[in-house]
Amino acid sequence: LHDKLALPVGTTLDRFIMRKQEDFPYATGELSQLLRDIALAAKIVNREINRSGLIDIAGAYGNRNVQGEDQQKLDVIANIRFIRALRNGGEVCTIVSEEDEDMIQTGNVQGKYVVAIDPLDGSSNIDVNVSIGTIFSVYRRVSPTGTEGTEQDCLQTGTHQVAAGYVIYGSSTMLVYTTGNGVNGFTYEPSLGEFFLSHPHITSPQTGAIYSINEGLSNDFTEGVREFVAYCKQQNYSARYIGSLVADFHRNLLKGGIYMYPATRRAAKGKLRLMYECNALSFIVEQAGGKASNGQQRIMELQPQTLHERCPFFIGSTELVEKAEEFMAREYAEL
Ligand code: P6P
Repeated sequence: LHDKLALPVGTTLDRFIMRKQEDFPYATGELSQLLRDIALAAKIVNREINRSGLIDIAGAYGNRNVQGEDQQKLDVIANIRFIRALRNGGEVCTIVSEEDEDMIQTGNVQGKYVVAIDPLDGSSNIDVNVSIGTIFSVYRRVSPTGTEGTEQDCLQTGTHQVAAGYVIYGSSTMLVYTTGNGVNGFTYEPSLGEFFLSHPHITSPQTGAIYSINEGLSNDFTEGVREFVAYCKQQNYSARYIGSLVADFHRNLLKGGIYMYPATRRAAKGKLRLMYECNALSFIVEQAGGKASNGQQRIMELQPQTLHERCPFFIGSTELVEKAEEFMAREYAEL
């Protein structure tokens, strides 16, 4: 029945979360609260990002802001805001952040959830006004409540995610997330301070004609990658590389395409992080009908060994990822 009563475009995020919680008779509302906490931090970070240029102007003498404090980098500010929102929300016991080497204990020892987050990915793009993003992944803790979260709580395979999403701070700010029942996109209206359902039930095209890779690394590409990129050119695909993962991913999710950050001769496991970049986007793309692989294996089945480990990343339309895997398989066959 609920599907028949699919929520109309324009529903607020709060109402959407509440209605979706009703689909889970035993839900007790903690995950709903966690998602609201993330949305709150996203609104605050969105405001900081939009003001950042102005603060620089305002603090024109060196890098001091209007409060006379040293102007912090936006990724540091974003990290503080997301950690504070999750700590105050009470549902999260432990956080793995791209900005912090060690696990962050929130003090909420009764919290049932662990969050892995890249608070502001691609922050080098901020100064040149390129879209940037937050990426997050949510797990249920495996250790007993009443204690601090453990590494074991954090180092779960991506198949154990209970939610994942991203915020893209672009021409408009959007929150896109899944809890394992499809992917929905919400667009932020700053004048109202609300996210509104704008992209219900996102499904990604099964194939596409866009490939995203940093071809500046071509000299270090392995044979399989080089041959797949040549294949894309033979197919007259468009090359689109913003250099901001969330922006490249979001475009391919909606239009079809493949994003690649492969292993290279200089970076044996590529550049992107398994816990808070690859697993989160992999959960979303699979829920939208796409695919995510390290060239050989499903990203979400990789067993993390360390909090910040990297992995080669091929993600997007199923047919393109499978074609890339074919080329990678030839490479391994030769090894
Ligand atoms: P490269 C940004 O630094 C980032 O983490 C992703 O957002 C982006 O896709 C990638 O690195 C760009 O890396 O090596 O192509 O500049």
